[in-house]
Amino acid sequence: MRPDIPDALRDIYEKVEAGERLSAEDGIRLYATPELNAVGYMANIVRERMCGNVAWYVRNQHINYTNICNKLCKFCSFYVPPKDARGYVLYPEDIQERVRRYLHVPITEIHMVAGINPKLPYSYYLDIVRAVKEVRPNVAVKAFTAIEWVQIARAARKPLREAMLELKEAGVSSIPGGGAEVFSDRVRGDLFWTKADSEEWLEVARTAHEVGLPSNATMLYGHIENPKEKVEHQVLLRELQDETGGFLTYIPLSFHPERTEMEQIPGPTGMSDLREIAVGRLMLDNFPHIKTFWIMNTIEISQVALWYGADDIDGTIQEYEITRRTYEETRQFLTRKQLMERIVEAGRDPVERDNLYNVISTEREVREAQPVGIPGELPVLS
Ligand code: V47
Repeated sequence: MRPDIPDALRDIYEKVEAGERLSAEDGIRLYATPELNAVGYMANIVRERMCGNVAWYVRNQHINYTNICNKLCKFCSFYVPPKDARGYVLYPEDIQERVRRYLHVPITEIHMVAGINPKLPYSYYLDIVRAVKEVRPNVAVKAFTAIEWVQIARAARKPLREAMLELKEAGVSSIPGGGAEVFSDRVRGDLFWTKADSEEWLEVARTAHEVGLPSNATMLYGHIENPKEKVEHQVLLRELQDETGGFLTYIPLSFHPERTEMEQIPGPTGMSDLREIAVGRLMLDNFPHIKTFWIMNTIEISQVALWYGADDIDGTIQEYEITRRTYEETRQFLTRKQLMERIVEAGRDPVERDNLYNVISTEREVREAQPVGIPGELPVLS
């Protein structure tokens, strides 16, 4: 359905139709307009031009190897400070146990990120990557946010490039997009002042691309940031992508205030989640993919987001600890069948991918997934 393009957005629409780059000022107008459907419609033009009717998903597993973190970010409910009794570290044998839990599922990607735990030596990072590859040699390890990479290089007492090459050799094949938050000194000063700033985050991404590790980029929204700061963030990402071409996917992350120091703020809504996807698609014209991370956006909003610029819905997940429904419950997953059904219901063609967007399967239907028993645990669906 084509909504009327309001006169106030007509010049932007003409640029989108002509495949021209939008300016920062255009981006700010896309945030300001009440005409969300028109913004979504324009984003969908770009999305379909780049990806047709495809909606990508991946069979993946998330592993968060430690919750101990010395960064004290106000928006985070996952971390505990060093010495807190609730702190944990997964050692290589624990990581292997987690990987074995889902060996019966044909997972192609393991997404491994965590807090900044200054006690962990450089060898730990090499060991956990090797531990995954030992149990599942063919899985792609997507590991460590830019903030962790800064810590890894510090622990290694080596230049980042060298540490990256060694971890690549150990089995890391791409880098997730976390830790970027919003590239704004004002927001950083209030919410995450101990963490890498935009220059450092971008330098980690640049180095990754130079050593042949493709990466993602995120932006955390729905807290104290403003549209100008978000557009500046997107323009900085777009400029780096012009330079390196190493980014795969942009993922706007919907802030979940519950159990954080900021739980008094209301957080984003379904409408703002859709707008972030759409503005991201329109501004980041050189990013091949835009992801709606269903864990944070909900699967329901993610279905709609597939018509607002998103072409990727992430994956089966299995367990997720960074944002969770309750403190105790970390199981959050959709089976492949459920993911495919939601995509088909949304009117898109599900395509299973690996971490580099190689096609694994274009099946549209699967038989009922078989529950697989793990002694002492709930059944797991493949
Ligand atoms: O860097 C922390 C964010 C990120 C909260 O690359 C929060 O494919 C919402 O980056 N509410 C980690 N977000 C997750 C991440 C990610 C997720 C999915 C896919 C990919 C990818 C990357 O989560 C952190 C931070 O920005 N975060 N706390 C919160 N309360």
